Amino acid sequence: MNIRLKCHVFTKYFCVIISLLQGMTADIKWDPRGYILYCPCMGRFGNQADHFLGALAFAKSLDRTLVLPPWRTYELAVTRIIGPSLILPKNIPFDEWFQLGPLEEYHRVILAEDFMTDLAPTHWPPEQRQGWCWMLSSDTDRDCKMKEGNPFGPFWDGLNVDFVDDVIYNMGYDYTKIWVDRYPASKYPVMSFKGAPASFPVKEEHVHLQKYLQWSEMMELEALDYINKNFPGDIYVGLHMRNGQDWENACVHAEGRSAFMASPQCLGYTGKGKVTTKMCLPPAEEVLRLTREVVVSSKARVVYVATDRNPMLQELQEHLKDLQVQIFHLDPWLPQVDLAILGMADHFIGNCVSSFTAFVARERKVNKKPTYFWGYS
Ligand code: GFB
Repeated sequence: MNIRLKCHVFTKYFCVIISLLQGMTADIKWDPRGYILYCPCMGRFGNQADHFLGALAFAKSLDRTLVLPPWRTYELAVTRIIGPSLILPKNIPFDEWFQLGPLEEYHRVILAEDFMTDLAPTHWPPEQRQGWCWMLSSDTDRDCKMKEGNPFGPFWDGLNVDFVDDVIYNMGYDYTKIWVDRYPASKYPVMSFKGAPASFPVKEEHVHLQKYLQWSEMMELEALDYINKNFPGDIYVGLHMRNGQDWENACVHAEGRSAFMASPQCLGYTGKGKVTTKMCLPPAEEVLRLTREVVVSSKARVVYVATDRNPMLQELQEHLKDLQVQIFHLDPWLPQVDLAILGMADHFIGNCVSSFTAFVARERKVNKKPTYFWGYS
């Protein structure tokens, strides 16, 4: 049940007060069909979002409520709800970035913070908290080590959860009937997983669930505010250039593989085609070539560049100067603002191997907007 109001930035203080009052009076009831909770402990946002869709499908298949975990961030996050200089803990409540309403159309969900405050003290008391982890039956050290290391420890600490025991399993998340028979909610009311009960990248059959993951009003306004101030109404091409040092290092291993990280998003899930270095870390000529091609064919007036390192602004300016397009790059306070702006673009060129691109590409797919990939399209 979503007990929080969606806060418009202009009414934010009033809204926070109302939310708190609502929280005090909200009547959240325990669901005997059980709950699933997990730590989004693999990778950064794009990886976590891929996993989220699989976890959502898993919760639905087991008919358990999904406890929406806070997002785990690795950068300093400042909030504009409370004030621009406050550094938040690195667990970001799910509904700060996404709406609950659309998710509830698909399946039952509850915010982890509400679950811990309103249900856990009575129905999942500290002495009953088991950690769930996957392990080979040949593994000898049969301890989930639920809180060992970062982000595991800080994530659960952020929710005030310690574990007294483990449940170890070694089957995949497709075996719904076995899960239901072996772990009935009457005996195991809460499954709290060490990692997402889902595969990476997201399975093909779960890509469509992206339509239930809709930006919070705050995030949407943030993106629209930038667009309206800078290029209102103009056709624009969004670019995602993943070219930071970690990416350069990763792309060394890309060439010739049938799948590499998020590559099924462009190569498909059946292994046709191979990943190339050009797709993973496109050279400047490829970036300029494909950008120009899409700008010309779409008659775009604006190019918006999102990147984790080098936006290539001068090169783009030079290469597109005869087309008189304007080039914008925000380098936003939150990477999610880039994602929202890219999602809204008329055309989008992204990196096939990156799950950051994959988030945008899925959103655009469900909204029937075109996406192209460096070194592939
Ligand atoms: O999202 P993500 O899992 O995508 O991680 P990949 C990349 C992170 O880099 C994002 C930042 O969550 C952002 O914090 N980032 C990347 C960007 N591109 C942009 C951008 O255009 N704008 C902004 N503002 N930020 C995987 C990682 O990244 O790469 C793995 O999840 C690993 O942990 C692997 O590091 C090499 O799939 O691209």
